[in-house]
Amino acid sequence: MAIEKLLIANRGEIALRIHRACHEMGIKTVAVHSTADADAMHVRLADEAICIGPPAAKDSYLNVAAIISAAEISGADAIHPGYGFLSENAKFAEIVEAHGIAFVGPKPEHIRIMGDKVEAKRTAGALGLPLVPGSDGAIETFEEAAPIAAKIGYPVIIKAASGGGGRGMKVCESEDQLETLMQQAGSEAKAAFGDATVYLEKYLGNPRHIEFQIFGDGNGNAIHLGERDCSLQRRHQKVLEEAPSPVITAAERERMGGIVSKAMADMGYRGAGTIEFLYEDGEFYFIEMNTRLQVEHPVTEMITGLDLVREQIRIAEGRPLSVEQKDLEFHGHAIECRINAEDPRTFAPSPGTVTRYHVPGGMHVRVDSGLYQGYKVPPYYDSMIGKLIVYGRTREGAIMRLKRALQEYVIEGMKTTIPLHQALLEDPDFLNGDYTIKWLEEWLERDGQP
Ligand code: MV4
Repeated sequence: MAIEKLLIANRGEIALRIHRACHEMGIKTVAVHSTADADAMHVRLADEAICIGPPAAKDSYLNVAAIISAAEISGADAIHPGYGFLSENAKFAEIVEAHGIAFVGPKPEHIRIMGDKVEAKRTAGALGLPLVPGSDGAIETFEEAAPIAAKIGYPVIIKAASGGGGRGMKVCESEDQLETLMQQAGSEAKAAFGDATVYLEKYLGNPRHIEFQIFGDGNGNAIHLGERDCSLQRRHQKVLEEAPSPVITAAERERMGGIVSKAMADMGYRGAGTIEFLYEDGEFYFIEMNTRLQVEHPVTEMITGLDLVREQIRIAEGRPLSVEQKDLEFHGHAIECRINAEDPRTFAPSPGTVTRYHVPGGMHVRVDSGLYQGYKVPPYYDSMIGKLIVYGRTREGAIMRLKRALQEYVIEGMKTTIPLHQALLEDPDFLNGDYTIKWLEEWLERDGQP
């Protein structure tokens, strides 16, 4: 089925990114937007635009009825959900398909499985992915938990089945804290997600966050596009990502890539997916799978030369993957800086109007952003206003180019995290690739004050 018109159920830089892939493929686009986004770049560029509600996301970008109506009215034959919002909502994917509209994403059942972290782990284990030692499934009571925790050894981490993104986690150092922390984790999970289910894992003290990009065609074929290192995070928000990871060898990539692509092929997975691992002492441990395109996908595009959104759309059309694993090569090094409208010291949001604007350019420099001079950043949404992605033949080359590009970047009218990235790029640990998931927060407290 050839897609002729695609509705973009998202906003900001990712809406623009999807629009661009569509236009390169000869596909017409429909933007849907809140009243706060009427002047957004992707709305201006789209072939059609439909206002779907007031600023609050629950009334617009999360409003399923309004989005389906917009698709019906405009005659869109596909919907791309981007990331966030409805992208990992299995019910939404199901409704889209029930309307005879192609969902540019995984099969609803796979979104549902991976949304439940206990189910995700069980599935990953059955597919042969290495797991963090822990309870095999949900834990109800202290009596049930205590012997399991004793067996895996303290410290253990209590996680919410419906959590993810780090919400509802508790590290437990010994058995005397276990009952209290389980209750806390359970009631926090209940309050946040309406589900008190928790499970236990061995707590890894100082891992890296390494994730593999995969694609499946939904018919038992799958490929991997290598890994990204996303260890540089603050409060579970990624700040800078790179591909490949500075610590993963070609042999390890090939071995783990083989395992993840076999797993996804066996599952019959369709579309883009990311398999997240913690990596410590040379071992990978599956933690979660994301069933969407991710913010940091451009670093993978740069080292593979593949357009991931184009690939997603081809798969939604029922076409095969455009490359086989044997034709895929990894070249060079790519780094992405997330640019947020935030105070680079306090991280307080800093929305405002862009009064002066200059984007960096030149060889191997990419800026994904909907900003333009005069644009007013609305205060209602995520503070990420753009991404700067650079490529180099080596990591050192990429870092030099990134420093140059950050120097050229001018955004006036609001505070941004550009100075934070500039300070980060001077740090010896970063330059050596010597960092774990704990490093950035410690650095920010220590000497990371831009
Ligand atoms: C862990 C962990 C240590 N041990 N699991 C946080 C988000 C969620 N995706 C999983 N997370 C973690 N799970 C075990 N068994 C530490 C984290 C974690 C983390 C993981 C990835 C990136 C940043 C992080 C920051 C704090 C904690």
